[in-house]
Amino acid sequence: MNKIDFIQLSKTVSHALRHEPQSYNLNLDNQGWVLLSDLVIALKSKGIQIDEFGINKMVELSEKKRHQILNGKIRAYYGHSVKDKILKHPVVPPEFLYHGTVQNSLSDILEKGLLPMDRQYVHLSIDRRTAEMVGSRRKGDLVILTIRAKEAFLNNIRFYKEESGIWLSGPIPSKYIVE
Ligand code: HQG
Repeated sequence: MNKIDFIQLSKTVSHALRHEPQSYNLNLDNQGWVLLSDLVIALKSKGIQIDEFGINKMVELSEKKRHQILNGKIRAYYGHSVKDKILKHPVVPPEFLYHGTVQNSLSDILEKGLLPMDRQYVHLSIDRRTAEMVGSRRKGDLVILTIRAKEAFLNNIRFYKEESGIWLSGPIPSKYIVE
């Protein structure tokens, strides 16, 4: 399997583990885990022939850490849109976190705050450079927002840190957002 195939495989695995496990006959547990062996069977049913070793290789080679494999199980670190909430442990955030978005969304964000939109959590970045990469996925003029995370935390907004380096949170009211 070459690198391009691994990128496609990563997208399919994200689709299964973040968005539509039921259409792959998979059941996520409350932290998002499924058995790696079940994923192999699920992918096979979609015509994708890959074994556990191949999935391990895909996860290992991926520049962005989207999936975690542990004790024969696999999960997506972040990005979920499934109906049942994936449970995370709240932690204390740094003083500031960042969010990359586009100019077109700015007035809505400043009015309504940062919302999870189609996902379960708001996704935040540890530094401006990472936020730039996230925001650049969108068409339009890039905007990097600074989130006064520690202050929001002290006012009962929950934050979660993924080993992948991604930060998640509940909705962020606009008073904690600096343009
Ligand atoms: C915007 C990718 C209007 C928000 C990335 C964003 C990340 C609002 C979009 C991860 C809003 C949601 C997540 C409001 C937020 N009004 N627009 N009130 N509040 N928005 O994709 O953070 O490659 O769900 O600014 O790299 O862009 O898939 O979130 O533009 O790590 O692994 O609504 O997904 O990772 O978009 O990206 P998303 P995101 P992967």
